[in-house]
Amino acid sequence: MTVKIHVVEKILSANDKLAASNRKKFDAAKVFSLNLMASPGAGKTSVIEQTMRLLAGELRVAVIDGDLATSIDADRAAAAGATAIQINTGGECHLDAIMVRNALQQLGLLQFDLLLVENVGNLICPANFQLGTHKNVLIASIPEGDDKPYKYPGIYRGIDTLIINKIDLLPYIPFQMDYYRTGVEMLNPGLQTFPISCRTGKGLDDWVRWVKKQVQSMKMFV
Ligand SMILES: Nc1nc2c(ncn2[C@@H]2O[C@H](COP(=O)(O)OP(=O)(O)OP(=O)(O)O)[C@@H](O)[C@H]2O)c(=O)[nH]1
Ligand SMILES: [Mg+2]
Repeated sequence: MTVKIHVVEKILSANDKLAASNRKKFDAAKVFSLNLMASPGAGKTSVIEQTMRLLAGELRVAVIDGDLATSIDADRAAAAGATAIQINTGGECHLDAIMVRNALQQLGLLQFDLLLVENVGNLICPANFQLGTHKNVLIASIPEGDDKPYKYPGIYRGIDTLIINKIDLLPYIPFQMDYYRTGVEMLNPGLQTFPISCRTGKGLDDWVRWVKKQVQSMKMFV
């Protein structure tokens, strides 16, 4: 038992070292980077598409898309105007810092202002593997239910920003926003939150304004 725990710690600390090295690369190239995590189908690729639409060519955007198989999401990101790289994890339920480092070798970071990493759809494994991105973002969605902060506290504790997607579905689903937000507040007080709908466009202006501000700060201060 003891040996088993030791090995897990070693793997995680090796990942942390590579994540720190990825971060140095982002800083050196002045590329602001986001790790987008969510359940399957919460709207990660839709957020990327809508962000691209609203940026309207203002920023040079790269997308690293993690999936078990297929290039469906990378193709969607490319169709939306991003330079997209697909990582097929071959069954792994998360991206790790090595996978991102390998993708960076193909990207040429200096050509970009913003990097969006779409993690594998999962609320558990991605929370344990830092990628080196500047912010960890969780995209929750209304159909998942209002109890998710209580059931998956690990991911809610480790994020910097929360998007609540599919708010257009609030009239049709018994989702108690107060109950949900109380759970989030207990785990991550004062967490910056963007309620949005990729279907209607509501809330997306605030989100994209925030992204642009982060990119500008990166150019000025890092
Ligand atoms: N009603 C509604 N549907 C949405 C919204 N955003 C995304 N969807 C739908 O939700 C489904 C999943 O969206 P995706 O963007 O593919 O979700 P994802 O998180 O990238 O999915 P995976 O990569 O497979 O985990 C699609 O049918 C979208 O059209 C929204 O704001 N409202
Ligand atoms: Mg997707």
